[in-house]
Amino acid sequence: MFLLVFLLLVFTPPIFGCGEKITAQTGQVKSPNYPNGFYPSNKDCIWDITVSGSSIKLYFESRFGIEVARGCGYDYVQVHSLTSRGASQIGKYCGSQSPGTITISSNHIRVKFHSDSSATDKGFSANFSAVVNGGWSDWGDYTDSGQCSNTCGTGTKRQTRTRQCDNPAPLGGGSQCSGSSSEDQTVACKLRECPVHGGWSTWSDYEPGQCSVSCGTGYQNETSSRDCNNPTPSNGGEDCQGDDVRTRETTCSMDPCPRICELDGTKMPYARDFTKYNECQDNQLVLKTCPYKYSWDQNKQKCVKVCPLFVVKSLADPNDCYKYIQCVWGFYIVMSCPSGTAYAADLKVCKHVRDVQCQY
Ligand SMILES: [Ca+2]
Repeated sequence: MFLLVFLLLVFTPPIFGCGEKITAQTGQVKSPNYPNGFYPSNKDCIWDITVSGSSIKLYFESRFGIEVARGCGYDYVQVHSLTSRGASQIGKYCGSQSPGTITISSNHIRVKFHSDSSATDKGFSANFSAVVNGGWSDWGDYTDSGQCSNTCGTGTKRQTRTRQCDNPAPLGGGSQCSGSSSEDQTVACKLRECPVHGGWSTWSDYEPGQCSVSCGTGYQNETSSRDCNNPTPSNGGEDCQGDDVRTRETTCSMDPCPRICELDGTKMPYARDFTKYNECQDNQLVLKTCPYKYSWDQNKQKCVKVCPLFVVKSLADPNDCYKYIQCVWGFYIVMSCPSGTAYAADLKVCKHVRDVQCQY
C-alpha cells in the first residue's frame, strides 16, 4: 500500500489550482470542479507555465466541454506562447471537441480559462509536459564482460561500459539518445604465469680427470656436464629429465717413464730377501723368486743352493746382520740372534753388537 501511494505521488503529475505561476516539467491544469462537476460562472484562471526544454506539449483530455459560441466569445480556454518578443496566441478553444495534443515551440506558455455569467459545462483538463530530447550520461567505468582468453600467460578479455539516456531523460516525446548505450574494449589480462618446463643446456666440453699412470700411457675418465637452465623450470614447471653429468674413458699420455733398466735380461739382487731377484723385462723390473732352497747369487747371475747337502752349519744372512742361516741336511732355517747380539760371520756365532761390523 505504501508503495502504491509512493508511485502515485511520483508519477501522477501535480495538479495545479486555478491560476498559478508554474515552474515544472510536467503537470496538470484544469477548470474548477473538473471532472466532478461543471465549472462556475465568472471564473478566470491563468497559468503561466515555464519548463526547461525547447517546447511544451499540451494534452487535452477527450472529456471536454466549454460553452460554445462564435469565436468562443463566452467561455474558452486559450493558449499563448510567451517569448521575449511578447505573447502570441496558439489557440482558443470551446465546444465539446477536445483540442487533443498541441505542441508549442516555446518553453513558456500561458493557459487561460474564462467563463462568463451564462451557461457552464464540464470544463477541461490538460496535462503538460516539457519536450526534452534525451542526453547521455557520462560513461561508467569499464567492467569485465568476458573471461581472460588464456588460463595462463597473457591473454585478452572484453570489458564493457555503459551510459544512460538520463542526462536529461527524454520527456514529452523528445528524441531518444542516439548511439549505443554500451561499448566494449579489449584489454590484456593474465590469470597467472604459465609453468615453464626445464630444458638442458648444451653439454660442456669434456674435462680430463686424473690419469691412471704418472708416466707413460694410461687411462682417464673425462666428464662433461650440463645444467637445467635452458630454461630453468619455473611456475611449477617440470625439472629436466636425465643425467647432468656424463663420462667417457680415454687414454692419457704422460711424460715417458724413466728407464729403470737399460737392457732386457739384466738381473739384480732384491733387497731384504736373498731368495728373490729382479730382472729387466720390457724396461720394467720384474720380481722373481728362486726355487725352493735356492738363493740369488749376483756374482754367478743365477740361483744357487743355500746349503750344501749333508752339512750342518750356519751361514751369514746376506741381507740381515742380526740373523743367520742354519743349514740342516740341505734345508735351511733363518734364525734370529738373541737381543743385543749380531751374527759374526767369521766366527759363525752371535756376538755383542759392538763386536760385529754390521753392513745391514
Ligand atoms: Ca458561460
